[in-house]
Amino acid sequence: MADRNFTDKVKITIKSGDGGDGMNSFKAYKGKPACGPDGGDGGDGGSVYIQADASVNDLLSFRYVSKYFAGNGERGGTNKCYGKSGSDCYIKVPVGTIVKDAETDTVIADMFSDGEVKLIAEGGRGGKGNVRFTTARRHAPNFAQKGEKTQPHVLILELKVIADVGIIGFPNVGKSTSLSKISAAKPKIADYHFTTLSPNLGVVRYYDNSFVCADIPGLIEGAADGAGLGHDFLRHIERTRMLLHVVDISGVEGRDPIDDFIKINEELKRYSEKLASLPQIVALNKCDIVGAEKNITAFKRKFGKKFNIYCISAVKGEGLEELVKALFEKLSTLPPVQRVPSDENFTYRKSGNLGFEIYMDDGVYVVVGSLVDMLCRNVVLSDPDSMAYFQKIIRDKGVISALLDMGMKEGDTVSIGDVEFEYIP
Ligand SMILES: Nc1nc2c(ncn2[C@@H]2O[C@H](COP(=O)(O)OP(=O)(O)OP(=O)(O)O)[C@@H](O)[C@H]2O)c(=O)[nH]1
Ligand SMILES: [Mg+2]
Repeated sequence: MADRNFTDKVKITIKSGDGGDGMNSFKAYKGKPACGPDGGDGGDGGSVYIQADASVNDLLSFRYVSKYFAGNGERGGTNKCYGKSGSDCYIKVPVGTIVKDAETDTVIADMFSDGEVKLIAEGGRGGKGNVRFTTARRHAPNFAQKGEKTQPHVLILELKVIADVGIIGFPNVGKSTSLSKISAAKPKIADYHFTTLSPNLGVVRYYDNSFVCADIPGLIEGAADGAGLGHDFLRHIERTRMLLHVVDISGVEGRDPIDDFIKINEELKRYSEKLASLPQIVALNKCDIVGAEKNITAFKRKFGKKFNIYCISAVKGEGLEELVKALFEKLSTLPPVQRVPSDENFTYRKSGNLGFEIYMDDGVYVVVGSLVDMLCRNVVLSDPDSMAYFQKIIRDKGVISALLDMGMKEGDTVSIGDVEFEYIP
């Protein structure tokens, strides 16, 4: 709904920071221009995190700011100075926000508990400065590695409040009044329909225990097809453990309470089987109004066998203790709220971990990157088996074909870490 202030679904764009480029420089003294490489590494780009924060109520702020970019790493300096790392970006969302990748619609995370942090996109690695490419053979590498570039991604944030009990019913039946009496929540209460425009959460204390109730806007006939406001909020109570169905038993608004009850249950069923199958406790409200008595009898006669029914007057605070006790006892028989399944290890990783780049340096093809770092750690130059492994890896990982694409010919020199060889096809 475009004009309401509560926002529970938004699209945002995120991007982790690019890595800063490594520096290519040489130490210079007076009269001695190039004494040795001294270019420092570029800084790493900042990462993007999402954090669940109980003080954030909805996704409204994302309607105004929809781009969240972490800082880029700075370029490395001379004198072996590291470039500064880019700052991380923390995106604070309400507890219960489901994060999806907009392109694939996959669930990346369910921000389930307050303070929970999820790494969404890692910053690009800073490039190495030329000093880092000094090897036994190459004393003066005249190139530096570029920083790793990152891509933007579009996310969908969708709020599904986490509560134990969802309070449902027609508009104006006293749902918010009930919540205000059983918890410390202070929802707006007024004598007209659709007073509540967004979910209100309240913590209900029961001796040393507590549970959370969510009061949502009133439902009307056709809600499952989008009539009224309630439809937008049905998905919020989809992940509650049970429902408190409030019925105006006085009939002051001219509707039949039995009819109300049947209609709401039909809407639930039409919306989703899951909602319809949640356990329900029924609160017949406004019992203080004259004329309620005969409706109570009729209601109990019709539904008393199938449902647990409690008579209350929310305004007067009558019958609420028994109601809270019944809710608590029912909850203690039900499984906890479930997280929406997601890929726990998901982050937008940049190109595979073992990448490489090729630089021309003084007529030599120099291969650098994390693939090379790995090979340097694992290959023993004097061992023939180890060298065979080395050759297989550089072929399999496409290093040779990349070199050929760059124009490498027979007899050209290639430098990979500590290994320098002449290319023979
Ligand atoms: N007489 C009487 N009036 C009540 C009782 N409970 C609530 N009311 C009144 O009913 C009106 C509606 O109450 P709300 O709590 O705002 O109702 P709601 O179901 O949250 O309404 P929406 O948010 O519009 O769907 C208010 O004027 C309340 O004072 C009750 O037990 N007895
Ligand atoms: Mg209300």
